[in-house]
Amino acid sequence: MPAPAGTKRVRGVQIHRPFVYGTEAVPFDPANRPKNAPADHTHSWKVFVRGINNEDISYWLRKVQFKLHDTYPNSLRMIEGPPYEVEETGWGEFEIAIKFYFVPESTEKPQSIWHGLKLHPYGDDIEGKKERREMVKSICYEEVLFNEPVEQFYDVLTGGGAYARGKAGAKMGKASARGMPTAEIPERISKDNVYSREQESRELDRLGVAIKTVENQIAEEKKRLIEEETKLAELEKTEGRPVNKKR
Ligand code: SLL
Repeated sequence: MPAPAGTKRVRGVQIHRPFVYGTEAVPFDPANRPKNAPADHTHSWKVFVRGINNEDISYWLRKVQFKLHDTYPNSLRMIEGPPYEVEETGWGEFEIAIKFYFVPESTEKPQSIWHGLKLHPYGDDIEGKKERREMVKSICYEEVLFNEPVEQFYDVLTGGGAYARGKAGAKMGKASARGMPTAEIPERISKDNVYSREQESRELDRLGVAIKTVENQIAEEKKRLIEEETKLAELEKTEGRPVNKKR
């Protein structure tokens, strides 16, 4: 029996889509506090989900729910369309649950990730960053993987119309009007976006160096172990084996 419309999956196919998510926070300027902020609040912050290089991801992402700390009024914030973000003020750091709702054609269940809101500088030069009241960013790259998407969602993701119309190479669907949907990330790092092939290859170089270092350390340790074992064997020859006393 054929599967009901909209539930037939494209077998053996996985499609991924990259995105970034995270938080940005700045301490209040004491001379210019936001007017409506409660007296104990110290920072303005924002949590967001967006496409790489601000690419439109609304063709696969329908809406996003941000679950804030219970101390916030209406702590469940549903954002129905881009930009998927919540701006707030507060005094404390906490874990934000970010729930992704995919477009209805996908028939996919919502998925959640968690992200720690960072208000306070971390890494190098913490004192300097505090003094300059620098923005504290905590941003991650991630990819959502659609495993064997249903045919109509496959069309949405790829901008084709092959499955919906039952023939390959047919005219482009609606999505193509907005530019061909893609999982490609930019070639080069730019002022507003680091997530690129260039960044990826730098990261791979760093990993390569780290792997070499670890391999060298392992080789050193093995050499040392062999030396120690040789010494022990010699000692056993001259002094005899140590007696293991049971306690
Ligand atoms: C904790 N990390 O684990 C803390 C909680 C709460 C954050 C941080 C203000 C909410 C409001 C706010 O910053 N909450 O009163 O509007 O206990």
